[in-house]
Amino acid sequence: MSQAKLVIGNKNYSSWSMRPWLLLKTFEIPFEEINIALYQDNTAEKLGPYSPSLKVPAFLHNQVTVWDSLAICEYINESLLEGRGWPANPKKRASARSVCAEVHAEFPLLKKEWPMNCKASVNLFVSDKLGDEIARIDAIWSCCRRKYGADGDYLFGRFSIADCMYAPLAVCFRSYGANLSHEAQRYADTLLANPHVQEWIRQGREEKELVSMSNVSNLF
Ligand SMILES: N[C@@H](CCC(=O)N[C@@H](CS)C(=O)NCC(=O)O)C(=O)O
Repeated sequence: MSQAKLVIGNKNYSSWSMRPWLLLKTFEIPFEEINIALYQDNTAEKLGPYSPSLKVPAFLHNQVTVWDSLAICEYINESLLEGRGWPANPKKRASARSVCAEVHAEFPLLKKEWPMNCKASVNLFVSDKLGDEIARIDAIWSCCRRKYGADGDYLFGRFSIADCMYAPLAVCFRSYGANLSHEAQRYADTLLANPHVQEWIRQGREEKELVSMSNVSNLF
C-alpha cells in the first residue's frame, strides 16, 4: 500500500486544507504532507501533478486521487477509518452530514469578508447580512451541542468530521472578534484548545508567505 499524501496550501490561510489534515491527525493516520504556497507564479504548475482542480486540498492514496475537502474526508472515513469519522448513530450521522454540507456550500459573506488568517487579531465590522451568517453558525453549534453533545465536548459528542469542517470558523471568529452565545463560544474554545488545531495555528503563524487580501477572499 502506498503512503497517503495530503497536498495542502499555506496553513495561515487555507481553511479548506485544514479540514482533512485535522481528520488525519486526530485519527493518527500516517501521511506525507505536501505544502504548496498559494497564489505564487508557479502555484498552478506545482499543483498540476496532484490536483485536477488546481486547488488544495488533494489526497492521493493507493492510485486514487481525491480533491475537495469534504470528498477527501468522506474518502478517508470510508477507506481508512472504517466509518469512525462520522457519528455511529444514523440520526446523528444525518445531522452531521447536513451541517457539513451547509458549511461547505453556504456562508458566502463569511468566506469573502472573514477569510482564515491565523495571524490576524482585529475586530472587523459586521454588516447585518454577515451577522445573519454568524448567527446561523452560532445556532448550528448551540443546537448540535444541546441535542447531540452528551457524550463529549465536540459538536456530536466525540470528535467527528463535523468538527474538522467547523474548526477553521473558530479560528476566524477569534481572529475577527465574533460575538457568540455562551454555548457556541464554549464549543469554539474547545476547538481552539484541541492540540492539532493549535499545531496548525502555530505552524500557520510561522509561515512567511503573504497572500494579498483579494486572493485571500477565495481561501476561506
Ligand atoms: N470546495 C473546495 C475549495 C478548495 C479551495 O478553494 N481551495 C483554495 C485554498 S483554501 C485554493 O486552492 N485556491 C487556489 C485558487 O483558487 O487558485 C474544497 O472544499 O476543497
